[in-house]
Amino acid sequence: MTAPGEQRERGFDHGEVEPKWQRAWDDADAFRIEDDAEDPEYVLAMFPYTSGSLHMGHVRNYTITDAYARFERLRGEEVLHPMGWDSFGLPAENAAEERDTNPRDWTMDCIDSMKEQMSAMGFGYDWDREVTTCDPDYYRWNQWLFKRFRDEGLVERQSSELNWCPSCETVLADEQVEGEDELCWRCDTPIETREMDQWFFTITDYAEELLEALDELDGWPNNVREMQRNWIGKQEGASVAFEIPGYGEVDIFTTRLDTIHGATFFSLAPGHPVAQEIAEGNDEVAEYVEMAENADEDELDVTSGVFTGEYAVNPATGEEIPVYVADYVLTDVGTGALYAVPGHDERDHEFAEAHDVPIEQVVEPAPDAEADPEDVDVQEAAYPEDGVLVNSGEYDGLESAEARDRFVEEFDGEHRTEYNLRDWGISRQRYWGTPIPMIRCEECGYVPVPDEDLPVELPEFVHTTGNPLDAAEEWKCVDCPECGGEAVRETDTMDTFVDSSWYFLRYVSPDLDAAPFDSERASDWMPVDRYVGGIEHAVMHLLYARFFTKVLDDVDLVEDVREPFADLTNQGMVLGEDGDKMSKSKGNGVSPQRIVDEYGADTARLFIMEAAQPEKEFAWSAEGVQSAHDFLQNLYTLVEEYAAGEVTGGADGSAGAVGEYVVREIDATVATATAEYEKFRFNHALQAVREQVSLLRRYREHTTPDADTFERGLVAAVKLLAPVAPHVTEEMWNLLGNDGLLAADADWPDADAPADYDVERRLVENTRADVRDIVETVGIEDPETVTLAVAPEWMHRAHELAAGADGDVVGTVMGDEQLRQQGEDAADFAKDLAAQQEALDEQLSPERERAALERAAWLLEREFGADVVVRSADEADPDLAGKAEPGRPAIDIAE
Ligand code: ANZ
Ligand code: ZN
Repeated sequence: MTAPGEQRERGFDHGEVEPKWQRAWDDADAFRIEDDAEDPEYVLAMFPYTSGSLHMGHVRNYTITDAYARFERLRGEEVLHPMGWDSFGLPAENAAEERDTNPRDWTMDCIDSMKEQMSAMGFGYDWDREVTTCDPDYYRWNQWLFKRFRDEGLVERQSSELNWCPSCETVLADEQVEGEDELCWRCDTPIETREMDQWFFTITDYAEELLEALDELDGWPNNVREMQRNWIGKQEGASVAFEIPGYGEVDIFTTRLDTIHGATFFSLAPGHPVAQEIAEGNDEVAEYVEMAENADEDELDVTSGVFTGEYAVNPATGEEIPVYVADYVLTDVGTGALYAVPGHDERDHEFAEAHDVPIEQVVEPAPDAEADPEDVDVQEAAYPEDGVLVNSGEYDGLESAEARDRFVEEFDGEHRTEYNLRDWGISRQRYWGTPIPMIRCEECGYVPVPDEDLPVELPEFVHTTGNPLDAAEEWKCVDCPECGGEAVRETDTMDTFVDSSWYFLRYVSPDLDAAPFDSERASDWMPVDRYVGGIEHAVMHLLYARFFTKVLDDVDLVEDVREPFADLTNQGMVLGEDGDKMSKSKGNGVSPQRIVDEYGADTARLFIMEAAQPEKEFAWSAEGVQSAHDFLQNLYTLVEEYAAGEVTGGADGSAGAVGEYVVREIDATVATATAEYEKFRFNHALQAVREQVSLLRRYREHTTPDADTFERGLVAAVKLLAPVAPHVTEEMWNLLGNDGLLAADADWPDADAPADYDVERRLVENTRADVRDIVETVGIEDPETVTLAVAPEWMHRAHELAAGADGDVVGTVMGDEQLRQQGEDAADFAKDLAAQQEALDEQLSPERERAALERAAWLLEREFGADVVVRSADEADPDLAGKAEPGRPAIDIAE
């Protein structure tokens, strides 16, 4: 309570202000976007996995998109800024086990609490568009899309390796295999590897387009594009057939056909059909194949392999070379077979040394190469570079590239392009995911569930050792849709990356029940204009989403949308105060909830956005938080005081030179902040706002401010801050006498900086620094008058000519009639200018310099407690004026 006459305490209480405006936004549907909006600005954050609580990484991610969405909305754009839940996945099953509940209830609770935390942060989403992937209304479309992909020939069953627990008799996800010893998470039994059939999306069909289109994605960070390029891993090479007597012709894949004369052995992958065939009659090979197939990726080194006793005929030389089965050859890369050239390939070299196979040189450095052929000793180490051929019979002297081309013809080969990209295995032997809509019938094989029977809903969760879907007998047993006989459902569920491959399309029409999304609207609204999320999704999620989008375009579900995300930002990490990654075990985590309780969401948001550019990491800092909080409190107090008439005393002062300076600074700040917001350089925008607010404070201390000017400054600051600190700025907006909501009804301020204002600012800053220098070096205690003299017209003219001169500065300057009339002075100045030619900045005219210094004079008066006089060269004492230069007024300080 405030007693009458007592000074009420200034400042705001975030606990009161924040919920109040959250409710007001809600009531006004401030963030709703209508279905008939035309191509709104689509601003999207990667939706969160439903863990139950937001961490600082989330808060940063969502503050970035929210600030940008609010900025665009204030600028009059229609903005789509939706949110949803990536809510399938293994942790829900684990949590259900631990808590004796079921994944659905646990997930729904998590969603409730995360949504509450998001609202408390003031994130403005169109909640009418909320998308929840574990909802049958959503995942039914995963199933429907799976079927459309299948119709397109993009779904295959292939065999692949899985973790198998022999005791639980179940497949385990990688996350369910624990520790070095690779034990089952439930029963600690060592796991085994099993080959099993899985469902795959044949993303490799799109490898080339996924690669090529990266070049056009200018809005993406280069490192992400590069990671995708590497992941796709295109290799141009050739395949050639080698005869293995008794087993027929075996195709190899090579990128170095030029080295074919140097092949000293031949290697087959353990999974190659010929390796398997040889194994049938050769125990040693059989043993090796069996061992290699059950070994883990890193268990065997590159020299692991076994000689088969067979030989392959090199089509280039007719030579017979020994055939090995070796684990370093991958079954599903190229043809699963290669000829090995230890002279020119490091892996082959290591293998040859270990197995005592000869090493031969067939390429040497070209004459114009840096390396000296004499220095190359392939017995010591492989020489992997291109060069010219040696020991290659009639082809000696050919360049590698030329040889590769010619040999394709000569040895009956084929040009062949290979990709590292593998097909996308989507089968997961888990409960909490989208059931794959297939039915297995003894008679008919795999039959898709008819569209009218979708969704295939998950049965009740039961606590069991294996996959609950396997145990759900009633759910599992169905009639075959084709023959009506007894059949069983597929019990695998889909990889959750399927869910996130198209959720951005569902936001367009989240309730549609005739299709996954409204095609026309999606074609209009896509692509996402700004996508923000973590770098950990640089490859999988972003590649899968790109793949989906291309397929959807090809099946005409969208029109002319080949890429989902036009612009991508990967936000950097929030580190703990100690500079380490925030983590529970280190105890350096900061809970968003605690910060919101203590300081409010606006403070947290402001601190995060001021700390660094979105892409950069930064360390949490209690001082930074405090500083953000103080800034908001102080600005709020200033607004309160202004509103109470305490700042201007109700006076409508004429703006005068000081006011003019302030107005120009405000305009420049608006222009800067706008440009920086556009560029996602929020920290720069906020820095400009802070400087402007501090200017207003000095303005007030210096004089009784002009009310219009002061209010203009406050309004600009409030609006420029609104995207980042939305609650307290609403409150200030209100205090400044505005009706309606800043978030929904206000406009972004106009943003024209005065022409060449940066030059003007530089002039003022340099002059202040020079005065400071003189005061300090000369040791002036109490300066009385500071006189500034602007350089004469002719110097400005000389400066301009010099800046534009190419080469001969003195000649150019002295070639000017007017300047020649200045005689010696001009010649000396021309020499000075020539010496700094590279560094000649743009300068203002003498009149503009003088006006700018007059407007800024009050800053000097305040800083040095002196009167300030600004003179043109004509008016000034000639001695003083003689020392001035363009951009550098002469300074005289009288005590
Ligand atoms: C002969 C040769 C000679 C090769 C030479 C390289 C250097 P990179 O090198 O990454 O572009 N390769 C072919 N199929 C393979 C498989 N299934 N598993 C493992 N490696 C395989 O990859 C292309 C090279 O990888 C190919 O070119 C082949 O070895 C090997 F001086 O053939 B090369
Ligand atoms: Zn059947």
